[in-house]
Amino acid sequence: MTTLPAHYDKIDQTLANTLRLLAVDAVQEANSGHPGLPLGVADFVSVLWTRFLKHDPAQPEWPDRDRFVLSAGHGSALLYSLLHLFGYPLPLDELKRFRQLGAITAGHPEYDPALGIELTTGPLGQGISSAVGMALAERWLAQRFNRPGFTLVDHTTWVLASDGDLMEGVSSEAASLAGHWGLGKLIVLYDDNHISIDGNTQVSFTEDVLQRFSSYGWHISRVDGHDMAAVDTAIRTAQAETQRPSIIACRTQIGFGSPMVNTAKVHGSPLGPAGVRATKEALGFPADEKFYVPAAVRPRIAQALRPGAQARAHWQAQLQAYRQAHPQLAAQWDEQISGKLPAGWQNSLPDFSNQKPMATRATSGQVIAALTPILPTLVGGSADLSGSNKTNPPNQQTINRQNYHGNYIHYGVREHAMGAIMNGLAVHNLRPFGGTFLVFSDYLRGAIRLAALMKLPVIYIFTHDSIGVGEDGPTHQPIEHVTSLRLIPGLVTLRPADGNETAKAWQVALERQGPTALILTRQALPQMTAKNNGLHRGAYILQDSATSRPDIVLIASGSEVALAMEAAQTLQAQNIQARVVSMPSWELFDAQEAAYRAQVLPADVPKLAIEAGAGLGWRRYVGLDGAVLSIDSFGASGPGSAVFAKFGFTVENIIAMVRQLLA
Ligand SMILES: Cc1ncc(C[n+]2csc(CCOP(=O)(O)OP(=O)(O)O)c2C)c(N)n1
Repeated sequence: MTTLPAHYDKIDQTLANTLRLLAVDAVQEANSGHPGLPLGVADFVSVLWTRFLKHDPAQPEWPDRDRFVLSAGHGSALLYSLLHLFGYPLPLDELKRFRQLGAITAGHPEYDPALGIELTTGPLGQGISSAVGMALAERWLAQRFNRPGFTLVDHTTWVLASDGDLMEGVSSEAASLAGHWGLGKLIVLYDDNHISIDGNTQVSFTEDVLQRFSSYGWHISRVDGHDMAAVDTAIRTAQAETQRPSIIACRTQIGFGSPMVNTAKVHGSPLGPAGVRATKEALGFPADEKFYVPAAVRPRIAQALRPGAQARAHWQAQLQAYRQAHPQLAAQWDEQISGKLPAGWQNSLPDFSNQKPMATRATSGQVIAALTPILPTLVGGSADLSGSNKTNPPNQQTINRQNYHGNYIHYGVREHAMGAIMNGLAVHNLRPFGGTFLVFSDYLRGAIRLAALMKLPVIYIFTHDSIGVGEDGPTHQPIEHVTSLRLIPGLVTLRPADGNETAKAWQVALERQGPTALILTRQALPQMTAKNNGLHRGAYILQDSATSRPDIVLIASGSEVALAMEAAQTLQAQNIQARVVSMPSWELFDAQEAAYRAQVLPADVPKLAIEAGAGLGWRRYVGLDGAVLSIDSFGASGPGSAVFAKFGFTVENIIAMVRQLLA
């Protein structure tokens, strides 16, 4: 935005020191937090925020702003200090209440764009990896909406990453993809301070990080992170590189200016009153002032914000002209920004009634095929299992460096990066879904948890959902996985029983503001449910007993629903009246009113739950007097039907269990 050569003077240094000491005071006030990173990075971060970052705190959510991702979320005191100083709605009082209950200045913030928090992650590696998704989404949006003379989307995704971020495997997976995709508008500022919690990084991190990134296809550079003019030049060079993502290793001293400089201790320990004093004195600030902002700093910030405000005003004028020139695209733009799906999209969901038996992964594939043409923001993908997960729609447009505006991503065998990248796509209002085998859901669990915490509407397609996968054996047979996904607050886990439940599951997932896991079978299942089924209530009576009061309630999910239906028929022939409840989702059922729950699962009727997975938790639905047919060991290698039989998932065993319950 400014012309070369950059001139940095005393006021820039004062601004950086102001940031340092605001963060130090916040940490000291809380007597908790991480002063080392803010003290270390303040110089190069001020260069970014005063000379390069395109943003306008008057309109924090302006769509074409640059994004600043604090991947090393432990440096949150720095982010809050920046947001406060630059005029985001973060008053000084909130900085003073750093890490206190109810304050907006939480220890590790997550996602709050109205406040200027684009995406910040506590779990190291996640932020930089999601930033790859954000930078990909930026290119996707640019190709979709930019037209000659109109550049609606053209912004940079900046990341502040630490050693820990780059040690975590997920960042390697994501960086590999970023290089492959040639994301030139992704720029990582790496706080290369050679220190992590255990001490000098020599104890465990001795590779040549930049060479690694170079081999991923990144543009690399190295700079003294305390030399503002050098940082300025390095950033300009990175900006000029449009075909490759850039990483700038900024060599810094953790805890700069404090008595604990260059030690691991300063990473996460408040400086203490004497340390705070000494630091203020060393940096030339009044030692007795707290949260001190020198008068000259504010006008410098106001000046720094001017280009961003102008860019935003220019952008808005451009949007008005775009509305005239491209009214249809402008309407789609509005839809994109609001995150809404086109009205009536649900009408395109297929009806599987009376169709042949199919695996739910296959019916899910048919839903994807039906929705892809009408939902422009639906972007699928798989971690190298497209054919198995049935995630790829017909005529898919693969996203690559020649074509960013596609609808399908080949993530390669990189489940964790897939999860993190989908989070990044979701913050740009794309509707990502990604597949792998359920048994590998653990590989992306870190990203799933963050999607839930941030309420991002990501859809996971987890297929091959039980011992039904058969011959691949116990390493490929999920046991504890559905149960463990149900434990994540805010994640809805859906295990549909057939095609119509699968279609409804997709509807629920797309209408949610939060992540959803679709748990799907490899093996074929009969079509049993109506198009208008009760999946959205979590559990519903699929088939009731002939008598008004059943003798037994069979509760099942997914592939076991068909088994329960078969068992109910046999039981009836033996004069035992069974009700079959399909229970695709605990979370949705638990959210129903008590009367509905009691109606579906009457307290005074014995119950048997059937699920080909861990039994933990089912007792709350069957009660202490009920029974659970589950699997609480690893599976076995053999044909799927034989493995089911070995673990008791047969009509005969269900009848025996019911008879025992009723005895
Ligand atoms: C996935 C994950 N593992 C562990 C931690 C705990 N942790 C926080 S910071 C950190 C390492 C600190 O080193 P570095 O990333 O270099 O940051 P710096 O000390 O330089 O600020 C660790 C292990 C974490 N936040 N996330």
